[in-house]
Parts: sequence; structure tokens; C-alpha cells
Amino acid sequence: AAVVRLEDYRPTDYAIDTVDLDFRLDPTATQVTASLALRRREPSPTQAQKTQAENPPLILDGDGLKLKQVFVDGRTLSADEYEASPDRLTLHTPPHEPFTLKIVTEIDPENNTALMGLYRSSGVYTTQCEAEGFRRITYFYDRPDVLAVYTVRMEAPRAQTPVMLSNGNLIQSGPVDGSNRHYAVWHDPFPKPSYLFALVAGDLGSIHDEFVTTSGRRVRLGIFCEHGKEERCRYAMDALKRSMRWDEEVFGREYDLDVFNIVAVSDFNMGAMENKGLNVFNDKYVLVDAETGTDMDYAHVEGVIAHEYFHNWTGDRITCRDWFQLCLKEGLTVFRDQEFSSDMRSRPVKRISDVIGLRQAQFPEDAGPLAHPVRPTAYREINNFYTATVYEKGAEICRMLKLVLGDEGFRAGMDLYFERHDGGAVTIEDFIECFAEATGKDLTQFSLWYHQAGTPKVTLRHAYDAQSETLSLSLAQELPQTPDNKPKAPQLIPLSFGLVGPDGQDLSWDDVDAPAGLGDGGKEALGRGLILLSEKEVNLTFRGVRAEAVPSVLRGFSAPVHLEADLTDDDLFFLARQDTDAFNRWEALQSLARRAILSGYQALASGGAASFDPRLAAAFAELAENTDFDPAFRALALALPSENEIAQLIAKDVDPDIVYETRQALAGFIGEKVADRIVEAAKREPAMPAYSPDADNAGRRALTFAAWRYQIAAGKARGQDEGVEVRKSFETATNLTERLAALRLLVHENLTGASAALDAFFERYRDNPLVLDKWFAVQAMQPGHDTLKKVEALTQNPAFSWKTPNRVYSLVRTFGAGNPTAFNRPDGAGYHFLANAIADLDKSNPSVASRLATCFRSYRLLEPGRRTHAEAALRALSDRPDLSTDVADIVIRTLG
Ligand code: HT7
Ligand code: ZN
Repeated sequence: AAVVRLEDYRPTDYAIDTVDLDFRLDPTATQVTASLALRRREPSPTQAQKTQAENPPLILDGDGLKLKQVFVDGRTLSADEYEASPDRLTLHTPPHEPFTLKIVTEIDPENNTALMGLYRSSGVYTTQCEAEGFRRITYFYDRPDVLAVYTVRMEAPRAQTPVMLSNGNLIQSGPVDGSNRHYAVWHDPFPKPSYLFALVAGDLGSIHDEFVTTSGRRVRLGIFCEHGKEERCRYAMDALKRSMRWDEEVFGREYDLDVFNIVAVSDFNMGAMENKGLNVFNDKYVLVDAETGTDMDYAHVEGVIAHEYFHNWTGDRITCRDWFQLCLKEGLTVFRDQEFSSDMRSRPVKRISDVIGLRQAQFPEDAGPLAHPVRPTAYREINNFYTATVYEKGAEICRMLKLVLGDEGFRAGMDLYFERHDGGAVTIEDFIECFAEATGKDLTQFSLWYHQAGTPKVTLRHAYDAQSETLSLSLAQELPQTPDNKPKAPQLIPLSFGLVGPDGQDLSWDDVDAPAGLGDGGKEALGRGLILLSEKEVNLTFRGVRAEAVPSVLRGFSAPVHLEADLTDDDLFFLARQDTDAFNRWEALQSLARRAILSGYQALASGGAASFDPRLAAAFAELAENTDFDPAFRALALALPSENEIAQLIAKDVDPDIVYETRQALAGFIGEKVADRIVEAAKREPAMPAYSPDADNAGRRALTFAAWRYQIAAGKARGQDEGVEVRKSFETATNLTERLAALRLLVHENLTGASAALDAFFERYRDNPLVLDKWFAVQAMQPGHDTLKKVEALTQNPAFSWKTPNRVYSLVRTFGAGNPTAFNRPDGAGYHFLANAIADLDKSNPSVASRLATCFRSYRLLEPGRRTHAEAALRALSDRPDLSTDVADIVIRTLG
């Protein structure tokens, strides 16, 4: 497919003011009649001269469409007036005056396995139109800058299709005379782009509630799901109401329609979709209760419900001008949902979890062949740009904007954005301009975060001179080379900091020498604990620092960078014990663990033995015992950096088996030294006996699981089976969180009883696909080369299906992305399994196939043997004829 370039953007020749859609729903032959009210847009002066005599042709997008009929203002067109192919409809000379174009197409929802456009799964008709799915329903300007008012009529047999939903408000419904069919008409008064259109029809159960907005508008809320699962929607409904209130209180945003509906479907390519007034969800982000969902599921449901709801303003009311601006809605909305969850739960815990996620998903993307700017300038396949960079790094940019401008400046900019651009389709430049105008700040350099790919590296050097009471900090930034080979300019990097004195309190200073390199307002920002690093290097001298201080920099992870600080292990132990910033206490301990694993790895890789500092074990125990922190924080602090994170740090000739071995060795070492203390600390913080999913109880459970992990590691190091407690918990658990945590440990640590537990778990949940997904995932993540065979066998399990994205993700993607030792088997069999899976899946669902293909993104870091096998698997894949654009794009970019 051709490359689409930002520089080629131009508005359409015609505007579409209204869209009337009529669906005669039928599983394999749905008839769609679209009536579009079109008018010529005001041509630019140069275009006007050229085209005075004749209107330009109208060229509409299609994708695999079967055209039945086409009319202009009620008149059937003759064959020479238009040209139609499955992918395009051209009207050669449209009328000068506004006109109505009526198009009749026929589509086949039942056999739509790509799950884009209108599809039917488990007897329910559903749509997914973002990014370019609407063109699989009818010919249209299927791009986000064409906003129209939609009225949708649908008709289907009442018995099989009692529920019929679309965007906006229901304005009419009733029986179709003389038949067993009925109809419904929905009208959405807010102009919207085609990607926000939705229709759902089928036999669904539902729960209902009401929300009264701050100005007194009554909104009817509904959540629809498979019959019998209604009670599992209660938590989602509660999360929805909390989201609606929060957006009013924190962003001043009120809901705007009379109805807000959510539908949970079991076949869905992504997490959820923010269609105006009718959000469609992957059911895993709606359905949750104690027996069938974990603590983590509750948190995800809350976050995704909020995310989609928040899109009502950041995405729907104000949308993107083109798909290059995807981060305009996604980055901002992720930032909003993160803030919401921080307010609902513990802020430091949420921040740490988000940073773990960023390092796990975005940093490797930014460091590899698929790196791209948050606001890219070219793409071959837009579906491949729903990435961690656009979403998560995009959210980090909003977070930095708030930090740089302060809370009030940020809110003023947001208010101006909503006021100025409501009803518009806009760009990142429009967004940033609102903040610049509202605060009077020049944000030109800040905007580079949108345009330069790669994770900046910041280095810190420090020196204290007791005699002159000065502390000097030298900071430098380095921007890595990325696949676009563009030269990089220094970015504005906000670094939150404190100078931690011997008693753990931040020291003050009298004055700072900051000759150059601090951004606009940089000197004043220092007083707020913020260094605005804006040049390649900057030297700061703090005068009047009365005692030797350890700099604590990048507090709260104030910027998405790699920080390399000249802190000694002693400094880090000190910060882990003393820093007032909770994030940096966690980070100090993580840095120590990273250092320990990296040096252990080098020792093992060169045939030696790993040895670790006993102070590290003591620091873990101390944090576990520190009741100043809530249990959730302590549980996070006990988790070692992931194998993938370590591999990224090693960065060259990585042997994943040795990474695993070293990490296990460190866990064993900590366990041997302090497991008893950690277990005791966890026992002092038991969760309530009756299950409650709130953050406090979830944190208490997480602490218990972290303690089990060290107990078992200690047992292994001593050659004992310490799984008694875990086996007991598996058997007596009253909730899925505990049962699954126990199962995971039994399987991943290869303990006695693991296979019996797997069988028991399967029996218990054999009729619950969402829980079986966890059963698949636990097995897909079992470390060791033999797991490949087990995964291959599991693809034959009757509960597995290649057609359902959730099943494929839980088994196959988990294997590729979450099991470094098995996927990277030295013989390359893991790569060939995945490549074959991608090729097969590509025939039915290219979006899911291309997401699997991203599992190869870090193959160049591997040692030569594995690297050669991975490359061969990718080459074999790229040589296949008929690869989708989706998969071909990822494979070609990965190979470079
Ligand atoms: N905006 C939504 C994106 C999405 C999507 C994109 C491509 C293919 C399928 C999809 N389903 C949903 C999700 C979100 O809120 O970010
Ligand atoms: Zn989103």
C-alpha cells in the first residue's frame, strides 16, 4: 500500500452535512442504504480559478464493498456518470448545488472475520469503525475531518434481535407492519466523523441506572452483555458513574446526550471503542466479579471504562484532523484516565505501575526498529500506529505539560482548548497553541516531544564541596538515533528533584548559578523543585547547601527518559530508605536490583558465579516492613525488574536464559536472607476475609503473593519445596485473585501439584472463556524451552480458538511477548511457531496478526544464534505472497 504523508493533507472537496443510514440486518446479506447530503466546500482561490467550470469528481472510500444501486437527488445514475470498484466510488461530475447521494451496498457480517466494519459474533451485530472500518459498510469520506449528523434506522427480526442500538438518542421504534420484524431510529445531534459511528443489534441482557449531571440533566445509563452475565456489569456501572462525576469536577466536562450505553462483546480486536454515546467494549473490560475477575481486572475495568467515557470530550466533541494526530485524543485521554485512577486509588502506586508499563512496552518500541514519533509524519497502515508510543508516551507529554505549566496553567489551557475547538477536527499544533496562549509561554521546544522519536538519555554528575557549601549538578541529554535517521535537537526535559540531606529531609539552598541551559522560566522553576533541562548540557551550582546532599532526580518519573546518575550503591541505599518522594524510593531499590542483576549476568555469561550484596536483601525486607507505605506500594517494591527490562539494558548479544537464571538467583538470594521477615510483614497486613476489590485490600493480597514468591525462592535455594501454603491457598481461595496467584506460582516455579492445580482450575472455569484466558496465559508464560510444545498443544484445546482475539492474545501473544526463555529458544522453534501463526491468522484477521508480529521488535538485541533464527523466521514470513498491508508493514519495518 502507498505511504500516506502528513504533508499531503488537504481538506475534502465536498462536505457531508447529514448521513441517513438504513440497515436491513441479515447475517450474510445486510443491505445498507446511505443517503448523504453533500455540498461543495468553499474552494481555495487557486482551486476556484481552475475548477470554475466543472466541479471536481467526488471520490469516496470503500473496502471490499458490493454496490447495488446509486442515485443522485433521487435519479438513478447512468453507467458513464460514475465508476465503482470494491475500494472506491467516483462520481465524475457532481452537481454544483448541494445534492443527495444515495448508495445501496450489501455486506456480509457473518463472514467478516477481520472484525472491522459491521460483523456478527455470537449472533450479535457489532461495528468497529476506527480507524478505517466505516468504508467496509458504505462508500464514504472515511477520514476523521468530515463531520456529519447521523440518523440511523435499522430493521431486523424481533425475536433474534430485540435490542437495536446506535449513537445518540432513540427517536422512534416499533413493529414493521405485516412482518415479524421491528425497527429503531437513532439520532445523534453532534456532528461526528465516520470512525465514531456504531450499531449494535442482537439478543442481549442489560442493566440500567441514571446519572444526573452537575447542571441537572438526567442521563439514562445502560450496559448490555450476554444474557446471564448482567450482575458482572455492576462494577463497570459504578466506575462509569464515578468517571462522569470526576470529569465534571476535575476538567469541568459534562455529559451531553440523554443516553449513554455500553455494550460488552466477546469478539473484539482491541480493548474498547469510544463511539459517541455507544461505547463498545471487549467484554474482558466490563465483566468482573470476585469469582471470575482478579484485583487487576477490577482496576483495568475501572481504567478502560473511564478512558472511553473521557473520550466523549477528548476525541468525540473534539476530534483529530487526520490520523497523524491520533495522540491528540489517545495520549490526552490516557493521561486523563491515569489521573482518574490515581484519584480513585493510590497515586504513587498508580504512577509506579504506569512507569513499569511504559518501560515494558514503550521504551523497547522507542529503542527498536518500530520507533516512531508520538506524532508521526508518514504511515503505510494506520492500524499499526495504535502503539505504546502514541498512547503512553503521548500521555507522558500531557503529564509533562502539566508539570511545566503548573496545575492552573494546564487547566487554563485545557479550558481554552475545549472552548475554542469544540465541534472541530484539530491538530497537535492547535492543542499546544491553547496552552501557549493561556499561559503566555513559548512551547516550541517542548513540542519536540511530539516530533522526535527515541527515549532521551539524561546523565547526572554531582559534587558537594563542604567548605564552600556548594553542590554542583551537571546534567546532559542525549537523543538516540532512530530509524528515521533524522538529526535531533535538544528537548525540554522537566526533571523534578530534591537535595536529600543526611536526615532524609530536602535541603534548601540560598542561591543557584545557572549560566545557561535552563528553559523559559527555568530559574523560577528551580524553586518549585523542577529543573527544565533545555540544552544538551547544563551546569548548576547550588550555594548555601548546609550539608552533604544526595540529589534525588526525576522524582515521580517527571519525564520519560533513561536517567544515568553517578549515584553510588550507598547513595541508592540511602535514597531507598530516606527519600521523601515515594516514587524515587521505589526507583532507588529498582536501580540497585538492576545493577545486581546486570553484574550477576556478566558473571554468569563469562562462566563465573553471581554474587549479591546482603544489604540489598536487607533493604527489600525493610521496605516490606515499613508501615508508612501502604501494602500495594510495598508489594511493588518487592518485585524485581522484569526479564525484558534487563534484556533492554544489556542491549547487545542478550542470552535470555542467562537473564532468567540471574534474576532467579537474585530472588533466591533475597529469599534466603529475608523471606521470613517479608512473610511476617505480609501476615501483619491480611486482607479482609470477605473479598473486596478495593485498592487497600488488593494491595494486601499483592503483598502476600510477593512474600510467597520469596518464600518459594528461598526454599528452592535450599532445595526444599516451600509450596505448602500456596497449594493450600489454591484449594481454599475464596476469590479468583488468590486462586490465580497461587496457580501462577505453582506452575512458574514448577512446584509439586502444579499440573493437578491446572486441571482443577480448568474444570472449575471450563464454561468461562475470560477466566480460561488466564489459564492459557499462565501456561504460556511458564519459563523454559519446553513451554513451546505445551503452547502448541494448547492451540488444540477445544477452549482455544484462532477466531477470538482474546484467546489468541492470551495464549500466543503472551507466549511471544511474555515468555523470553521459551519464545527465544536457542533453536529458533519459538520464532517459527509465531511466524506460522501470524501467516495463518493474517488470512482472517490482519489486525490481530500484525499485533502478534510486534513480538519480534527486539530481536536485534539477541546473541547471534537466536538473532539469525529470528531474522530467518521474519524473512520467511515476508516472502509469503498475499500478506496483508498490516503484517507486511510490521515485518518490513522490523527487518529494517
Ligand atoms: N480508540 C480506540 C481504538 C480502537 C481500534 C483501533 C484499530 C482497530 C480496532 C480498534 N478498536 C478500538 C480505542 C481507545 O479508546 O483507545
Ligand atoms: Zn482511547
